[in-house]
Amino acid sequence: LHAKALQELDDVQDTKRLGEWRVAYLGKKSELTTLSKQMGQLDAQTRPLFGQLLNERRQALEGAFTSKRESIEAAEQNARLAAETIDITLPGRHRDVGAVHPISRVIRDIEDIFLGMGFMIADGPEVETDRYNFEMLNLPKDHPARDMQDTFYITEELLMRTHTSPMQVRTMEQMHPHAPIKVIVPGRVYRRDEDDATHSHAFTQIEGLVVDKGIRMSDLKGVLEAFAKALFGEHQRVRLRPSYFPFTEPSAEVDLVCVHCQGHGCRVCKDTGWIEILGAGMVHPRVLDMAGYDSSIYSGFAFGMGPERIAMLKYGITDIRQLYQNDLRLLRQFAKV
Ligand code: FA5
Repeated sequence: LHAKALQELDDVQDTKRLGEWRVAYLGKKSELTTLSKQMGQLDAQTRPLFGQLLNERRQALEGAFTSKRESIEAAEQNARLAAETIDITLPGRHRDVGAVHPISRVIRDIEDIFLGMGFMIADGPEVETDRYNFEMLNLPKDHPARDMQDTFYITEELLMRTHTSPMQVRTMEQMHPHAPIKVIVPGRVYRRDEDDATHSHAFTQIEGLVVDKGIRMSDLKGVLEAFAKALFGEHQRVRLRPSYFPFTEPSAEVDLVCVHCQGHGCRVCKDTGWIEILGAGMVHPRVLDMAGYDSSIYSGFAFGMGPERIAMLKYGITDIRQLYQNDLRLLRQFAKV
């Protein structure tokens, strides 16, 4: 029996079978225990000898059991450690790093420039009322100039704003009667324009507004010149061309020297050497008065520019739609800029 027990113990490889072995050879129903219980039937002479023998056997089995348990536990621990080892020669896991979208980048750059000139940054609603988008900007209900901006209407009174200019009015109402006002407002605007290389039905504008006593057209030109130089370099010049907006008088369209040909004429600027980047003008007296700033005391200028057009100029993007397609090949180019 003893030899058989040791033989079987030799074959045991894991903790579970080791437990079973213990029950079979050392447990309450094991032969060894049964024999110990029957010792009472032996005569007084053989009993101590037999008892001693049984004890020796039990101790031997228990000793064998203990050393087997230790060796199994050590083996199992080794196996666990082996499974947990880190192979430091494996290549690292690749993590994609995003890039700031060119439109966001241009907006940030422009915000920085105007913050440096003491402007605040404000934010306004994309769903606007007809009143703020048009009427308070000197565009009453049947004004023909409403056709300049084809509008997505939600109801008769609610619409998707067609420009950021309603924020001129909201800002003046909010700031009243404080002066000066110096604010820029970046945001999304919407128009029923056909999408093409330079037009999108949803695009971004940055509105600018300055209101104070004694603001003149030369202040507008000075601010825009400082802005253009900060954005494109000291050599940059701006050109104001007469234009028309119902909410400014006089009004101007503002061009920059074409950054691709430096004014010599190329495909991008249609050989004119200049590229239009914004509309601007002196805030119409009626707009000032409606918003609570007495036009006999205050004057101001405003402008509205398209960051998409500026991003295209700055980064040589030839089709505005590329800015909205989320093509990673385009976006990745801005990861390290
Ligand atoms: C306006 O929206 C006026 N609110 C600008 C303004 C503000 C004038 C304050 C006077 C005072 P305009 O429709 O020209 O004007 O748009 C201004 C700029 O937005 C354009 O110069 C152009 O850069 C950009 N833009 C206009 N339409 C689109 C379009 N469909 N897709 C992309 N950019 C556009």
